[in-house]
Amino acid sequence: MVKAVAVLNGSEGVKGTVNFTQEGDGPTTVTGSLSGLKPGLHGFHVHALGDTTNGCMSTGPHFNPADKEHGAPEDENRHAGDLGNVNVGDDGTVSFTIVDKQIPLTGPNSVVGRAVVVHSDPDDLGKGGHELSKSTGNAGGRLACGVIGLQA
Ligand SMILES: [Cu+2]
Ligand SMILES: [Zn+2]
Repeated sequence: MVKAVAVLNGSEGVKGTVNFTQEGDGPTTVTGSLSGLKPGLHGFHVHALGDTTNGCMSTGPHFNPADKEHGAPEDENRHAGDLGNVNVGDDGTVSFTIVDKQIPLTGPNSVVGRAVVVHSDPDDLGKGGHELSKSTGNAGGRLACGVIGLQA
């Protein structure tokens, strides 16, 4: 079992912790809790870079090793980093579990050392018809992010 964690922080009080586990070559299980968000859907992605020198802006685009378009987690044509949305409750918090096959913790497409980002707006999953739908899901600003690091 390989384990990793990202501690998310943002400028407007948004924060949280996201844990990753993977058994062998199986899917990765992502378990997280976030707080300080407005209620509703917020885009949630793995971005390509673990660089937070300029806050979440320097984490680059969505992790996309297969050079595909932005999409929903269940789509064939999606970025590996496309984890969809988290649905925040009226108290501004959300706890979630995502199981996904495209974000391994080992090998050439490992997400370790990259960043998870939570956005201000819903991810339209590539289907919104906006000029940004096929690249970012038009998910708006980057509210908080954290670099994915290995755990013992
Ligand atoms: Cu993102
Ligand atoms: Zn994407």
